[in-house]
This record gives sequence, C-alpha cells and structure tokens, in this order.
Amino acid sequence: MANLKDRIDGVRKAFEDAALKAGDAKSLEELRTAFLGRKRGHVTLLFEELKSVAPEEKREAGRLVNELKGFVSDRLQVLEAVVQAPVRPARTIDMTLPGRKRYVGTPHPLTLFQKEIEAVFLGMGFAIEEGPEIETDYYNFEALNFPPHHPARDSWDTLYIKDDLLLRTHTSPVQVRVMERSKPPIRIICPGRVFRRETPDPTHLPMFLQVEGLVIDEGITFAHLKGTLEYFIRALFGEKIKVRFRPSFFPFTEPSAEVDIECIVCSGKDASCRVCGGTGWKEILGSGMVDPQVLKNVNIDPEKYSGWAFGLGIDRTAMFAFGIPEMRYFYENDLRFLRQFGTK
Ligand code: 2U9
Repeated sequence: MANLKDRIDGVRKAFEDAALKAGDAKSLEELRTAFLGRKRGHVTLLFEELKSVAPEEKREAGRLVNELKGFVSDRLQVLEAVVQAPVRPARTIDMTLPGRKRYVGTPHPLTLFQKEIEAVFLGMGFAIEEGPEIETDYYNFEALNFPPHHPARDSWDTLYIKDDLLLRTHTSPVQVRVMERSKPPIRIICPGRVFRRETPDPTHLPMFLQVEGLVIDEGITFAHLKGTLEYFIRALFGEKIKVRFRPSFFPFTEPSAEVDIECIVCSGKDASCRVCGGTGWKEILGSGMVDPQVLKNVNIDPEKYSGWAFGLGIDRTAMFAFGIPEMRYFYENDLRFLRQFGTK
C-alpha cells in the first residue's frame, strides 16, 4: 500500500508538471491520453495495480486513485476551456487622440426653480405637502366653494376622466386634504403637476407645475399675506424689486389679490417690451384670505381661525425669471437648452 501511495503522488506530480507546459488543444489531448488513456494511461494503470493490494487496504487505495482521477479530469476540463476561449486581439491605444467627453446630467431648470421656491418657504417654517393628480369633483371644486354648474368652473378648463374623476386643475385639493386631517396651525406649500384643457402655445400647456401655499391659525390677517409674499418675492427676485397688490376674484378666497412685480426685462422703460407689453408690470401670483365657507367645509371654525393662500405657476414664473420666451422649451428635452442650467 505504501508503494501504491508513492506511485499515486508520483503520477499527480508528473501530471501537474506536464499540465504547466500544455498550452494548446493538441498538447492537452496528448496529456489526456497519457494520463487517462483507456489502455496505458498512468491513472488507468493505477486502477490495474489495485488488484494486487491486500483486501483490507483496497477500500482506502481505491478512494485515493479515484480522487486522483477526479483531480486530473477536472484540471484537464478547465485547461481545455481556457485554450478554446477566443483570443481577444490586443487593443492598441492611440495616445494622440483627444479624450472622450463624459456628459454629466444636470437638474432640470424647473426642478431647480421649484427647489429655490421651496427653500424660501422652508426657511419660513412651512412644510411641503403633496397629493394625488387624479382627483374627485369634490376636492378639486366643491370643497373650494365652486357650486355645481357654476360658470367659474369653466375658466379652469378641466380634463375629465369620467363623471366624478378628473385631472386636478390646481394643487388646491392637497390643501383641502391637509385641512381635513390636521388641526391649525397649518403652514404648508404644495408644489405639483396640474392639468388643463389647453391648446399648446408659447405660454400655455395642458400640463404645468404649480405651487400653492396655505396658512391657517388664530389671528391671521391680510397683513401676514402681504408680508410673507413680499418676503418671498424679494428672496426670489432681489431686495429692490417693486411689488404691487391688485384686487381680484377667486371662488375660494375673499378678499383676493393678484400680485405683480416690476418687469425685470425693461423696468417699465420699453413701451414695446415683449415680456410686460409695455406696462412695466408682470403678474406672478394670485392670493387671498381663505373664504370662511372653505374653512367650514373642512370643519375648521371660521369664528376662531382665519387664513390666507396663494397660487403661482412655476413654469410661467421660471420663464420670466430665466428670460425664456417659450414654455414648450421646458418639455422638449433639447440638450442645448437644458445644458444651460445647473452645474456643468
Ligand atoms: C384652499 C384655499 C385657498 C389658492 C390660490 C390662487 C389664488 C391663484 C393661480 C395662479 C396662477 C393658479 O397657476 S395659476 O393659474 N392661483 O391665483 N390660488 S389663491 O387658494 C386656496 C387654495 C386652497 C383650501
């Protein structure tokens, strides 16, 4: 048995040495025949030798020879796979070629502008709230004081999915949902996509972004509305910008006011200015004191609480702030346009 063990170690060593030198399919074939060949393979001959091993040692001797056979055939299989693998041509690198530019993505200009708006309100202690884009008539209209079949609904050209389901025309339903589930004080802004039945033109799209805000607490007055919105506008357009409030009407606020800022393109000095039409003013948002009926609709006592709200079109205001003449540029994904924003 000791003799056979030495023979097994010797065959293994001989195979390992020979395998190191076999570098192609032909020499591997020869190696397989030399060690596993049916008649005169070195491993095959070891099986022959087993016949003369003493019966009590046969079991262990058989295990050792079988293990060697497994080792040899596994190693041959790996080496055969290696020599059959296609050889990749060596790559030549032309060191004189200029490097390839890697394009790094940048945030979309509307995302940047929305984040800027959010940062101003977050700094004043407002929270950001979101809600569904598909809404019911109740949350989009009725809770906001639009009576059924009221003509005011017509100006919010609505895209209906079916009788009672629609694409929200403003983010106001988010505020209604927040008021339903929380008690004042409420101080929130609600940015998001809104939808209207519009034919696309340079300043109208059937989908655009809005941010609305809502404050509800005891003792809230129009002075809070004015102070907060003026602070917001100056944070966005600079300390020196002129701001004016004009009376307006919305079904959900009373009194209501639209807010204009001085035209940043002509400062009122160009009678044919394409941005302000020569008026020197540009409307940027609508606002007002929340109508007591809207508070009642969500079980907030209008005798105890009051509030104000505002709404602003993000796309439209970004056009004005960035000097962009076409709202559609924001959605065409032309890299020549998009690369002008954010870090490059
Ligand atoms: C609740 C109560 C009041 C939100 C408001 C406006 C005025 C407004 C427009 C601006 C341009 C929409 O994108 S736009 O076309 N919005 O003028 N929005 S006050 O008032 C609310 C909202 C929710 C519960």
